[in-house]
Amino acid sequence: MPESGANQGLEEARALLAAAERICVLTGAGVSAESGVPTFRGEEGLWKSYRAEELATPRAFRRDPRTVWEWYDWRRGRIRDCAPNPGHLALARLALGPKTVRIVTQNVDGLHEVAAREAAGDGGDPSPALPLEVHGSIFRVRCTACTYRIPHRDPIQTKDEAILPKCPVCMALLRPDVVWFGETLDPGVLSEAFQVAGATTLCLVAGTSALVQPAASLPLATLEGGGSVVEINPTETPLTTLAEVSLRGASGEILPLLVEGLV
Ligand code: BJW
Ligand code: ZN
Repeated sequence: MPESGANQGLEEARALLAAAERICVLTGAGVSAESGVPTFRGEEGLWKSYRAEELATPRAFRRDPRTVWEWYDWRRGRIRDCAPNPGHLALARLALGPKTVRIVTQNVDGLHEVAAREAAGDGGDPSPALPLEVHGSIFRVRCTACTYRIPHRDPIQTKDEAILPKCPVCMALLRPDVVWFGETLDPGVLSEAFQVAGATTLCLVAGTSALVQPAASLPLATLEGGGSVVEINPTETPLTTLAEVSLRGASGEILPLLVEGLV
C-alpha cells in the first residue's frame, strides 16, 4: 500500500532502507530542481515554448542544429552555475557508507559526481558514489560522423550555423553527448543498470516523472526480482501505486532525513 502520511511514511522508508543489503537509486531531473536546474516536464520545463520532446531528437538536430545547440548552450550555462543540493549530498553519503549502493541517473548535469567528490573529501575515494549516467552528459560532445568524443564545458557560439562546433578529426558537426528520443542507450550502461536494479533489495526512486523508457522500467526490474520500491516526488507518478512507500515532497528535504542515522 502506498503510504503518504508524512512521518509514518518516512519511518517506513527508513526501515526499508536500513534493512536493505543492496540499494539501487534512480534519479531524475527533480533531484536537481532545488539546485536551480529546470526539469523537463511542466511549465518550467519550457524554453521559448518548445517542449523537450521537440528539441531532444536527432530529427530536430538534423533540421535545425543551431536552435538545438542554442537550447543546450542555455542549459549548460544554467547548470555551470549550479551546485549539488542536500539531496545529492545525502545520496553520495549513503553510497560512500557501508551498504552496497549504486546511483543510476537520467540526469546529464554532472551534479551527482560533484556531490560524490565533495562527500568523499580531499584524498577520499568518490568512486562508490559516482553515478551510472544512462542519458549521457551535457558537458561532453561527440562527433555526428566519427567516434570523436571529448569533455567540453565552454560556451558554444550559436549565432550562425556556420560557426557551430566541428569535429577536429573529420570536420563534421559536433553534438551534445546525450541520448535523444528515438536513440538507443549505451548497451553496456543499460545492461549494467538493469542488472543492478534486478538484483537489488530496494530501489529508491527520486525526482523522476517515470515516463521515459527504458529508464522508467528499472524499478519494475527490482519488483520482478523480489525487491521493493520507495519513491520521493512532490506529485504522483505511474510508479506511485507500485511503490511500498511513496513520499510526497522535495528530495532535497526528504533524502537527508531518510539517510540520517544510516551513514
Ligand atoms: C521533484 C522536485 C523536487 C520536481 N524533488 N522531485 C516504450 C513505450 C513508449 C515509448 C517508448 C518505449 N520505449 C521507448 C520509447 C520511446 C521514448 C520514450 O520513452 N518516450 C516517452 C516520452 C513515452 N524513449 C526513447 O526514445 C529512448 N530510447 C529508446 O528506448 O531506444 C529504443 C527505442 C527507440 C524508439 C522506439 C522504441 C525503442 C531514449 C530516451 C532518451 C531521453 N532523453 C532525455 C534528454 C536527455 C538529454 C538532455 O538532457 O537534453 O532525457 S528526455 C528527458 O526525459 C531527459 C530525462 O532524463 C528524461 C526523464 O525525465 P525526468 O528526469 O523524469 O524529468 P521530468 O521533468 O519528466 O520529471 C521531473 C520530476 O521531478 C517530476 O515528476 C516532478 O514532480 C519531480 N520534481 N521538483 C523531487 N524538488
Ligand atoms: Zn568526426
